[in-house]
Amino acid sequence: MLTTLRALQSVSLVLVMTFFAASYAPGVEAAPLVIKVGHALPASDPAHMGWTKFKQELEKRSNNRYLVEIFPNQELGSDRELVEACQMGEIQMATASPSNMATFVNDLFILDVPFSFNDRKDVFEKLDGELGKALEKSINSKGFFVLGWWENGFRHLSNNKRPVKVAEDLKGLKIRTMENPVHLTAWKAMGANPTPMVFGEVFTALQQGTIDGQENPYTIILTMRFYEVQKYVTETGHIFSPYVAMINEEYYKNLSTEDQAMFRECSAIAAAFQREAAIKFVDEAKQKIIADPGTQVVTLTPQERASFSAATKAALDSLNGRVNPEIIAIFKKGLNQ
Ligand code: TK8
Repeated sequence: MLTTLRALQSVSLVLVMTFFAASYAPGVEAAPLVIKVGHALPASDPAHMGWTKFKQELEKRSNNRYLVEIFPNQELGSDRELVEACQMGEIQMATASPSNMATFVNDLFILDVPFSFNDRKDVFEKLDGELGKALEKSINSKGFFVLGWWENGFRHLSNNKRPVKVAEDLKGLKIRTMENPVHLTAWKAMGANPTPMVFGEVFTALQQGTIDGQENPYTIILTMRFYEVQKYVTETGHIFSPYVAMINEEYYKNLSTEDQAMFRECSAIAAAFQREAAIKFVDEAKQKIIADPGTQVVTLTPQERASFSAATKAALDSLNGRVNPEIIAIFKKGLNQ
């Protein structure tokens, strides 16, 4: 009996030693560190292309020490829910429109002043410059670390009632806006009847006629198929929407210095790639929408566009008490350039 017991003890000791030896053998891979990324666009959208590029770069440079899992198409929620999840560390990274983040980081309301950028070059000179740095400081103070500004595009109005050429044509139109008080103020000043609504409900609301129109870049009017349920698109270009690419601050702080540098490098590569992809995509999207027999694209003369300018003053006035005066000053300085 005693012999059997001793024999069993020696066998189990050998088994335990074998297990530990196998677990720490140099050739055995440690399980990868999983990074969850969320965004609200379809996988066909340039926002997804940016994250795919980030994934490729980080997995390659870390020799698969990190595994990036991308959740597109509002699988993890709308912008607001993604921002909240990233802030709480439930997911590690996300992109969202600053307009949908401004209730978390009020200084971002500054980007919701209509007709305040000349073109995309002007936008990114400012976002990659003094204004962007000041906004990143505000965002980073709320539990995020900004890894880059990506591109959504200039936003245009679409609707089902009539071709809109001047502000007067907006009278009585129920236009979906993002859930952002400065957008509401601006569209009211332009004469519309704005209705805040989460992004994921817009297509059905347009299809059912509970709203008459919405406003988004050509890219999204295509990838979200809004053009299929909209008769008119007016190329207002009233606001430029970037995307904020961000990581949970705690997660980033706990990375080694080398890994922080690697994340920043991969983010810079992804941002440059995403902006280029977005430029190409938006032109293709515009051509596809123009070619669609069910959609009429309306372009504006400078005089017609000027009729919408009441929105700018109303939106700027509404920033007082919402946005840090220093950021308003940087923004206004840039307006005259
Ligand atoms: C999705 C949204 C979308 C925005 C909106 O990421 O809500 O209309 O334009 O891009 O952020």
